[in-house]
Amino acid sequence: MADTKMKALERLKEDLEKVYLGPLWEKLGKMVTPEPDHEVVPYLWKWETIRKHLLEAGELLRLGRESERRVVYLQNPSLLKHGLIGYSTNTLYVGVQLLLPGEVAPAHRHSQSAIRFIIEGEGAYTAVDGERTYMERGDLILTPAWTWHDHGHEGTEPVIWMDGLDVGLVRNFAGSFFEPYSEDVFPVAGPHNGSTFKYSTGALRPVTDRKRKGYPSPLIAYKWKTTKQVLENLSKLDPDPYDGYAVDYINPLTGRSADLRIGTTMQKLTPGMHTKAHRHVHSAVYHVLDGEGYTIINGVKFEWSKGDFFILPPWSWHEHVNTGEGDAHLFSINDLPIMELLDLEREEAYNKNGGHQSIIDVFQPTL
Ligand code: GTQ
Repeated sequence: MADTKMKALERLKEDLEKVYLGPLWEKLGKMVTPEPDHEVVPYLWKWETIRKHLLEAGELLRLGRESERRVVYLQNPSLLKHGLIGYSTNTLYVGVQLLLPGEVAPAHRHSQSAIRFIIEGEGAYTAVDGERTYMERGDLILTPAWTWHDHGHEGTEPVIWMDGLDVGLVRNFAGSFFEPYSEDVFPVAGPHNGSTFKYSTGALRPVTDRKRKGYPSPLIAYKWKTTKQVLENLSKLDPDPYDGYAVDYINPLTGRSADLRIGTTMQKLTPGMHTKAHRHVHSAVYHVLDGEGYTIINGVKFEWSKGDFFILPPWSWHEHVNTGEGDAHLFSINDLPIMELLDLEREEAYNKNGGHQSIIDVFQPTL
């Protein structure tokens, strides 16, 4: 190109910048990348570290309208640089919540969807639009978007659970709304644990619900006893090559994901099981219900044991290994329902090396 034209083009670019216009001929590759481009890093938190700090907050912080929830959340280190607070992945938030005997976490509602996965203790409940579901370890409890919810505790020991919300997703869509309820406790409605009596198997629908619409899920709680039994039955068949024996929690009326936007999965890895590596667009956050092993993410070994949490970023190679004597159960949340809805999901198998990555590094957790 002639020199004068080059110079004129340079000047055009400067002129464009001044009026907030952009030259696509230079930026197309940054905008429309050949593969997912993101800054979500994989990370792992040890349970002792989270629990220690959470109990400290239990001694220092009282619940009320000034501090509605006692939660320590998992912050993706690289996203913090961009001020993306509460982003565990680009779409998902995970927190760990502590409720002490006698406490009430006051009622509110928000446009984010939420799920709870119970880790420790019993006697606490989540009330969704007034219907209380009592918590037991390993249960999944839904709080569909914009439903009123409060948590209370009638037991004697601290109760700890995992919160999963679609914070990043809702923020990027500029769809966040929040409203406190006028009183601490939303008026009690329906029998306690009502949804689990009504839909105990998830496969049978009471005739009184024939006209009920599919959303939100009529089933609010998925009991660990049931999930565990389902996985045991599934273990009589061949495992999934990438996830071992694994189930998605579903809405019994739609057959789709239990929560509309947050995918929830429980997987069982039997002793010695080593899954094949693959990658997919959807991101996930894992909680180790029990067992020990490791997950290799993009060549880095993340060693886990009971209670730990770890982040699987989008489009990252990963495979799981159970190194323990017993079964390992991994609970995870993901943004697969959104990826599927928007037709963005893709999956790719790792074909080199018999389907397994080489380990190039071992992640050292900060304690
Ligand atoms: O318990 O309602 O971890 O609203 C974050 C936001 C928990 C809750 C979180 C919330 C809640």
